[in-house]
Amino acid sequence: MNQLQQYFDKKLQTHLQFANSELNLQEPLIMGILNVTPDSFSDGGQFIDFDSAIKQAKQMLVDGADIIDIGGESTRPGAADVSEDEELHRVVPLIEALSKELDVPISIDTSKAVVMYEAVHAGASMINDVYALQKENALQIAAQLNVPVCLMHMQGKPETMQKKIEYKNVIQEVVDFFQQRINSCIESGINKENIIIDPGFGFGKNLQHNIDLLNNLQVFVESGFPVLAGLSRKSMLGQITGKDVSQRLAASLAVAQLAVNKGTQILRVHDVAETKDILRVLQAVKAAEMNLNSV
Ligand code: YH5
Repeated sequence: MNQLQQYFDKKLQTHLQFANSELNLQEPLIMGILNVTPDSFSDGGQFIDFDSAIKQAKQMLVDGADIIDIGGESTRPGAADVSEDEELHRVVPLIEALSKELDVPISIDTSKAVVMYEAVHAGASMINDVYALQKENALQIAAQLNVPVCLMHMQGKPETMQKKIEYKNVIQEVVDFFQQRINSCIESGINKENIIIDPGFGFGKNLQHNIDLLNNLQVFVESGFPVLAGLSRKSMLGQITGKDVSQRLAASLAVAQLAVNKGTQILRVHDVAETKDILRVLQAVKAAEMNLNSV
């Protein structure tokens, strides 16, 4: 089943290397979401303003974020495309300011090669691409930039992805997708140590597909590539609880814990402080269990 393992001889990668730092993948990491889209679904456009974006990023650091993910292009279901100029205008000045002020890896959430290039030159040190480097020039630019890159699986495009959803076997199809994308990445000169994979919860998936993926996250973890999961406040949690997006914290924490127990290394979340608390609790219990085993 797990063709992805060929690249790593079943060894998990232990570190993510950034330009000026590294992160240990043996403890779960938190990627805090900083949206700079005025139509952002989860934040209601709250953080489009420059000063409040900086404040929000600082708070996420205090709360325990290991990476800050900055996105200027809305990828929620049904969202409209953002022009290259608009996206650059939203994210580049913010990345410049944040990378000067804060000592934390900044990830750029974009699919556009030009935005990847400008963002990394402005101080970002990771690429998060929901199109998994399938857009024009993205593979070549990512190879040239030589930074960690998250390849996310999506069926369809954000505009229409929830309209026609079809899988014979969602796990197998997502594994096959990563196999193809990883091959293309390696052919283009991307270092395999820079590749992170993400099954893309809610991106062309119905509730059952999302739950199947959650239950099978270990399949991706066992590949040896670090796994990132974005579950925070997503519609699947609304479908299960009947709650509006602003009332999905408890549900988000429940799935974060499930994902970590399956070995997921990076959680992409809105609620950093609360997520950090559950990681502290899981860590404390795991440490006690290991002590017990060694007596
Ligand atoms: C992801 O999973 N998701 S943007 C709708 C919501 C709440 C949240 C209806 N970028 C991912 O966060 N990048 C996004 O409530 C992502 N993985 C990676 N790597 C969508 C989002 C959201 C959408």
